[in-house]
Amino acid sequence: MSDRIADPWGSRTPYGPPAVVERLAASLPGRLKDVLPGDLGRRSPWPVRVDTFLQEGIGEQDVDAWVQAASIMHSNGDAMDIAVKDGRIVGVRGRAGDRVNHGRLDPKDLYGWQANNSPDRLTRPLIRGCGGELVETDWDTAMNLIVAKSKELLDGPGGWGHFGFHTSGQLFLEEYYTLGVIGKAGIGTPHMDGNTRLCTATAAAALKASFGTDGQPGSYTDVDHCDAIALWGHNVAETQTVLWARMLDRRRGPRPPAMLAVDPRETPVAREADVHLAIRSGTNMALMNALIHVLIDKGWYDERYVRAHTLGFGELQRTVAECTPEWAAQICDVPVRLIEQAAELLGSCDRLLSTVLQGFYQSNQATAAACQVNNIHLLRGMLGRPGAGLYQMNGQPTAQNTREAGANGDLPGMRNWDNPEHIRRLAELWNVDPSVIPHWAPPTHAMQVFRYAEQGSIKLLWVSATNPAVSLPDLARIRRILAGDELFLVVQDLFLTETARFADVVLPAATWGEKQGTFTSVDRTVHLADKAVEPPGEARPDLDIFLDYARRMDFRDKDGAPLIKWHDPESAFEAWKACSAGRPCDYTGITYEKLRGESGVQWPCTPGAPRGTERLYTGGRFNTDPGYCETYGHDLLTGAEYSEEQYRAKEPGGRAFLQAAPYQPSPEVPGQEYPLLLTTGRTVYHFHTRTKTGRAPQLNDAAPEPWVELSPGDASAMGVSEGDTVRVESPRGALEARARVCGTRPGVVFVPFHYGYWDRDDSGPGDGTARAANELTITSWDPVSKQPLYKVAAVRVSKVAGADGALSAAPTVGAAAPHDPRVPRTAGGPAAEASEAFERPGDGGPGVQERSGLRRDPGDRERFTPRDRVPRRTEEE
Ligand SMILES: Nc1nc2c(c(=O)[nH]1)N[C@H]1C(S)=C(S)[C@@H](COP(=O)(O)OP(=O)(O)OC[C@H]3O[C@@H](n4cnc5c(=O)[nH]c(N)nc54)[C@H](O)[C@@H]3O)O[C@H]1N2
Ligand SMILES: Nc1nc2c(c(=O)[nH]1)N[C@H]1C(S)=C(S)[C@@H](COP(=O)(O)OP(=O)(O)OC[C@H]3O[C@@H](n4cnc5c(=O)[nH]c(N)nc54)[C@H](O)[C@@H]3O)O[C@H]1N2
Ligand SMILES: [Mo]
Repeated sequence: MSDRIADPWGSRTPYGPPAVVERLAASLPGRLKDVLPGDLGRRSPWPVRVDTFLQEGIGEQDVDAWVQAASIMHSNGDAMDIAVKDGRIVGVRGRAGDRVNHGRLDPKDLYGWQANNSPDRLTRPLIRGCGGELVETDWDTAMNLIVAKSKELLDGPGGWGHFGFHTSGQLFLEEYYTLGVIGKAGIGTPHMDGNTRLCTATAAAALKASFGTDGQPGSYTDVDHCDAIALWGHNVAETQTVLWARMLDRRRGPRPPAMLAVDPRETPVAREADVHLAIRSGTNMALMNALIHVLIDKGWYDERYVRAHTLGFGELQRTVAECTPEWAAQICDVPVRLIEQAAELLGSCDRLLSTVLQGFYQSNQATAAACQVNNIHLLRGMLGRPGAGLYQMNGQPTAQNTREAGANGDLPGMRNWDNPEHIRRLAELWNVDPSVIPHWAPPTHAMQVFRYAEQGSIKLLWVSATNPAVSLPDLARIRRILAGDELFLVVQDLFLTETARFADVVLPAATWGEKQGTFTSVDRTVHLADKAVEPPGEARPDLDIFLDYARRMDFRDKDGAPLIKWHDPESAFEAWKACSAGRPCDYTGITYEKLRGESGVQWPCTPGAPRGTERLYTGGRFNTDPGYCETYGHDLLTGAEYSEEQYRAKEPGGRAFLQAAPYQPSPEVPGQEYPLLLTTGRTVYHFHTRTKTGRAPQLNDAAPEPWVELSPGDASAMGVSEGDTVRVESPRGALEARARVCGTRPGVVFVPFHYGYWDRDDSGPGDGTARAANELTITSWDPVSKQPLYKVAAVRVSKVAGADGALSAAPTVGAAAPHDPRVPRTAGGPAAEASEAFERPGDGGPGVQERSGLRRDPGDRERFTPRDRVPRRTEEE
């Protein structure tokens, strides 16, 4: 048994790259050979470890049914089976045969399903009563109200312009596609986006800018083959724990990959890395330009690959010409030597794996900086072969699908809104006139949707599966918008969230485990989640709600037939397949039946490639042809759109773009009044606004309240010690929480954004103290991806009250690990005991791998050793 609160990653199962495993196998005695995977050529050598957690008192033998699904609380796509007993979910178990996780599960997946069974789920629709209170009603009344309002707006002056949709990265592919068609061909509004704008808009923007279309080039098996891993603003240990377990297993095996971390905080990733660049938040671009400067200067790039497969080398070279490590060291405030070591690590490896996430996407110059990671891979020819992988990460479980299916400011099938041929094809598919489909300007991004609601031009805002009253920046402003008298707000959720409390109509939704649909992981693996149990009360699957709306609105095609021609998840999936045909995300070879096989399947999957496609761009040919690409591109500094003519003039011819831009400081930097840099993010125990993880006792107890991370130097300068209550103020708002003195870089303050302002017991913010990180953040976004800048704001911190002997309840696991040794270790105890089963349990579990000699081989030369780690600056210095 293992307490997966105390140890979120579980036991190590060390392994090496396939060739080494083979060599090792040859030298091992008979029995030990058995613990090594058989089909080394095809199968990943990563050992299986099946994680299971069942409700107390229930054993595997008691379970009535195991129903196939995949994780819904991060983007890794970990496959699992849901345990059902007496019509209720009672636990989960990882799927051993799945290519993504080989049986492992994240703590949020192990314990988070308990939220499904929470007694405070919404079970009936709610509408605003005469007294201004939300009152229960039936579905007919609620839907008729929405339909009446919709028809009034659609038939009146301004029509479609009054509709706004703010959706999610947590619904299923079938639901997005349906919503997308309703918005684009039913209502004809461009104002549809979602929380994916806050999340992975930059991933999409950077992939399009460099390679022509969205679509992750890499495969998780790159972890098996790589000889270096670079984590760019990605605390993967806490946010994709199973991917981190795979990386750690490589690090503990023979020929471990070198590791580089770029993060202002001492995350578990930073602690593990050989080189940690704890740069000042907001300065990624300075660092990236310096790294590329060194790569070019030293000749550490693949000239042949660059010449044959890329465009823009000259401009990139000129842009970084003056960007020496010395120059960047000043801006980023890290030692020159470390930047040089990082460049050497990147320049000397043979198979580099990079992952990029919010430390880039939500920080200053997001798209430009994310493109520089693409540039490193292009310069070094590190794409399209085993180990040379690149993940412009997703965050949410189904973020990839909302982008593919066009519910978020993209057109379905990764089509280009500015390409009339692409619009014509969609019109043909949906049998509507092309002029109905909004394509006269780019789709409206989420921050602009809220701006229109603020200005009053959007009058109906439909929020599904997201909680903007906690997750959008500058919450005081967002609350004003949501509370606006002129705004008709529809909220579709599982719970009465902070956002739902502002709604005119609340629709109770069914969720994962209670409905069926597909979704796609970061490495393009498509999984099917089947329905395991009935939803509570009258709650309905989101797909049914959208289909019902379309029916009641009576949306029609050109010939007078119903616009939406499908009626359930599988028929929606089939309709989507037709839309995806011939595009990068081609699903035509996938069926629900195939997804019920042992493992998920990677797109593109066609009748010609029925097993799916492991890596994109294997031949160095990219999706940049003008007739195929998803965008004609932008100027990275201003976001100005290029025209088709300008794009064609570049004659991309299937080559990738090396995108270049100079460094510019963040829009808000510390000054006299607000001398510190605020950054925000996550802990391993909570998912976003905690609607699910806050209802799972093991997870909630591990991190029950917000905290403020301070560096030891900053804390002592303010007279603050561990557990004291501090006030954090920005020009927009304030919050109070206990201080955690830990390994954040000097000058940087970190606050987790998970905690909303409403307590679960319905009593409101209780003592009136704000605790949401977004009270502080700024309304500002990247010019290209339009993703908000959650990672940089100027704040001041002051002590409010002493700890009185009470310590902060912040976790001791992860980046928040305290410097004060008195803080009790975060643990889950008996209530959190999960089991781990290994491939050959009879052989004795993890110890087998340890004993088999699959340890770090002392004979393997390691280029980067822990001595190169960044020297920590503490008050002693
Ligand atoms: N446990 C857990 N896992 C999750 C989620 C969750 O809520 N909880 N959410 C999922 C989702 S939707 C997402 S998007 C992902 C997010 O996953 P991550 O991106 O890994 O998470 P964050 O904590 O938002 O940010 C990562 C790191 O960025 C660093 N950072 C801040 N500013 C800068 C900067 O200017 N430069 C650099 N280089 N780094 C900076 C922070 O210190 C932080 O450690 O996680 C997914 N997985
Ligand atoms: N300061 C700061 N702010 C941030 C971030 C940050 O790092 N710092 N990160 C940003 C990022 S990356 C993200 S992804 C967002 C996340 O922000 P949100 O999307 O607002 O957060 P969630 O709590 O995931 O909200 C999802 C909602 O959907 C509901 N839900 C879950 N499943 C279903 C379903 O099947 N159907 C329906 N109808 N509802 C469902 C849940 O109950 C919940 O209320 O936050 C962003 N905000
Ligand atoms: Mo996200």
